[in-house]
Amino acid sequence: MKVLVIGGDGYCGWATSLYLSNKGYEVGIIDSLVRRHWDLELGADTLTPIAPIQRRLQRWKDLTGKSIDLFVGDITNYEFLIKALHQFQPEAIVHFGEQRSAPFSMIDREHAVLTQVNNVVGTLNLLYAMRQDFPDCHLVKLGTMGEYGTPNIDIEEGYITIEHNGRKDTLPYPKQPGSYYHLSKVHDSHNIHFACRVWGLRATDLNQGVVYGVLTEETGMDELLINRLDYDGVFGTALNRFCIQAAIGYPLTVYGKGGQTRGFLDIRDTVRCVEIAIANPADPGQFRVFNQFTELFSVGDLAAMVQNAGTKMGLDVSVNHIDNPRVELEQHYFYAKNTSLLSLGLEPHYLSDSLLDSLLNFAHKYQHRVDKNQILPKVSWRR
Ligand code: NAD
Ligand code: USQ
Repeated sequence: MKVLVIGGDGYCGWATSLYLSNKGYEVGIIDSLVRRHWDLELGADTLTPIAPIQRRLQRWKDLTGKSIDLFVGDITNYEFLIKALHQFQPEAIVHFGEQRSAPFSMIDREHAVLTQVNNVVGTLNLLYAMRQDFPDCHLVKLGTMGEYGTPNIDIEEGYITIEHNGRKDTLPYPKQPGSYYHLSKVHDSHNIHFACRVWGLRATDLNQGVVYGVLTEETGMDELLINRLDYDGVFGTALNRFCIQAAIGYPLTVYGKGGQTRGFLDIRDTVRCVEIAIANPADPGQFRVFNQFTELFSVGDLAAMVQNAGTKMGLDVSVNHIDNPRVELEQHYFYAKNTSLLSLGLEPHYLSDSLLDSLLNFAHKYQHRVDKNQILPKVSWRR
């Protein structure tokens, strides 16, 4: 099957592209490489040195004999997008290609507008291109668990059945996202749902939790294939950041009380979930939503786990509760369903001491690349 991965130069997209290529899928990548530009703008860099994508792809071909087509361009440019789609002729499109940092979207008006235009217009272009020339193609779109927020009731997978004044209906689950980035994903979900209802397109929205880890079977094959691993206060995410902080002896940055609970998953499960979605496509007209995480943790619990694992390795790890730069509940109910992917065959890699050890060792190996000035959060939700 021909699968086009949009955002294939990024953290999830790179690992997924190699995984699918290794599994025998014919893979193409679209990426504008804008994420590398944003890193430069922020003066931040990934912990791991990532080679230019052309060199990475050449290395993949040398090692495995498998080619991955590359289209460098921005999907908010419709002419570029439609041309790339015609050249590649995808049967499935996996869409990772968005601005994905909540703090980045909250820097100021310009970054909020950039995030929403980039994400919403990119996805809308894709929907129009599919409607025009690829109506049978299956769209697998990366959404986020953060679309739901932290309601005081159980979170279902995309829809909820409600009884109101004696009548009953199944409706999209209410959304209470916590940043202009998370809001862009809600807008995308609405647009995709509409395109499925009205034009009969088929789509799966993968509401993914926070991803951790760096190595997959493929990215671990050679240092030139290494994946990015962000640790800075803008693009770095909770568990990855805590492991890197522990490795360099920096107190773990728990925001506020630390009771913030989220869904988490190993990057090896991200790539497998995408494959499961592709292999079991949505029906024409169907907008399917899967919650893509394997475990729920509070950030305080994660910090304690990293502290434990680090101490066992002889590291001196302390936990620092710093003023929360975000506006979010710090102690709350959180229970979300995640049975769809499991019932289609996902066998999770649960968070274990050995994974924490390997992440800590990985962070230790590249610790000389850490810029400590990039660790504390500088973006406030209140300003
Ligand atoms: P990333 O920033 O590492 O990768 C995104 C890639 O998309 C980058 O290479 C970037 O250059 C590209 N891109 C952005 N806008 C583009 C455009 N308009 N045209 C073409 N390419 C464009 O992000 P990631 O961590 O790999 O996340 C991928 C997707 O998964 C995002 O949609 C994100 O919202 C979602 N997601 C990520 C996580 C996580 O923990 N990393 C969790 C849940 C959901
Ligand atoms: N947090 C800390 N300390 C840190 C970093 C984060 O306590 O050093 C807290 C945050 O306040 C938040 C939680 O950890 O309560 C998660 O924050 P995060 O930065 O790890 O993740 P988030 O901003 O939610 O965004 C990340 C990805 C995004 C994806 C989302 C999935 O960047 O692309 O959509 O995870 S989810 O959180 O399920 O919405």
